[in-house]
Amino acid sequence: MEINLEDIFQNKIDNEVKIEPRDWMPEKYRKTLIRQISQHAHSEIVGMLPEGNWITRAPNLRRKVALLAKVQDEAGHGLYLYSAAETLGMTRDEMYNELHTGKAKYSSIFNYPTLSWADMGAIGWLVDGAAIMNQVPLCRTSYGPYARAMVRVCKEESFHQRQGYEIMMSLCNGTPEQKTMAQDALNRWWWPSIMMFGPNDDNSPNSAQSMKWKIKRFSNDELRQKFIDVTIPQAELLGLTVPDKDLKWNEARGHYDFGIINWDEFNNVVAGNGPCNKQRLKARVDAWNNGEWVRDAANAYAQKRKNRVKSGQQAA
Ligand code: FAQ
Repeated sequence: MEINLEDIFQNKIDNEVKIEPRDWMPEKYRKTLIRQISQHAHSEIVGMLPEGNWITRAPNLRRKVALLAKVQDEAGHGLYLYSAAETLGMTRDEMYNELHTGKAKYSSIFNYPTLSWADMGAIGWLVDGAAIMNQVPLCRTSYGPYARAMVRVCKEESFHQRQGYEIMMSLCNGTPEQKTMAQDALNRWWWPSIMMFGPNDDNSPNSAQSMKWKIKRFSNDELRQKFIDVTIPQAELLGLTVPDKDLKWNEARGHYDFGIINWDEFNNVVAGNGPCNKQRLKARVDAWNNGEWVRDAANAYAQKRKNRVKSGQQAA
């Protein structure tokens, strides 16, 4: 009897058996995962930049320590994710090269500027909130190393979301000027956060196959709707107004209806023409170039130690 590797593979997926690095997998599954995981990793690393901008300007020591820890967590997430993608056969240098040459994407959200301290609240609340909504199901994604990396990432994202919401609560319970800052941040971050979930399902070329392979467990629109449904009551509690005049609870659907997303803006940002794309990419390329001497020194040191061990073994 002929054994069909593709059937065995799909059977494992259907039975919730994780796919591991040494298992046979279709080339397209490998490619899809490398694309998604590396882009996710790039998003974490580029995602450090908008908030890193405010570390030196945090209003007090407690806020500074929490923000510093959050940005450091994002570096950690990037590193777990690069490691997970490496298990699929692409080197980290190749992934960095794709980011630096603009070949690989990263999340559209990180191409917007952080104009006030309230943006640290809005990012934690909305951007991490959206990230959690998307990433909790990824803890059950079919590829083992990705699923396991996401477990820790999600725990940390949950802390990030709370620190953001707590900043928003403080601002909303503060002076009228502080509340205005919080509203302004919500006005600017709401729609880009909604766009983070990606194109509508009927315009999402990767979704059908990724759902069949259980890389994705929910569609872009399903996750977007869930995010909106949980976030509106949080905005109400803060006493803030979500900038969408079409937002309305729909009793029959049991969900909020919301306005039309500006897909031209999304496509423009993804194509590299958002407010901060060039600045973000330049920061990453400069960091890579300026860090060359550190990489060289670390490699030279590792080589020296290796030679010493080798000559010690020969002498023994
Ligand atoms: N931005 O067919 P689909 C975070 C692209 S981490 C840019 O629907 P797919 C933590 C997509 O790549 C945030 N491009 O694609 C944090 C594809 O192009 P390609 C990142 C986007 O993969 C918080 C094309 O559009 N999270 O926030 C975007 O099935 C705070 C067609 O789309 C992840 O990466 C977008 N928003 O679904 C850090 C989660 N959306 O690649 C710092 C993992 C879509 O074919 C501070 N990724 N595109 O050329 C995913 O779940 C999926 O990849 C989706 C997209 C849902 C993002």
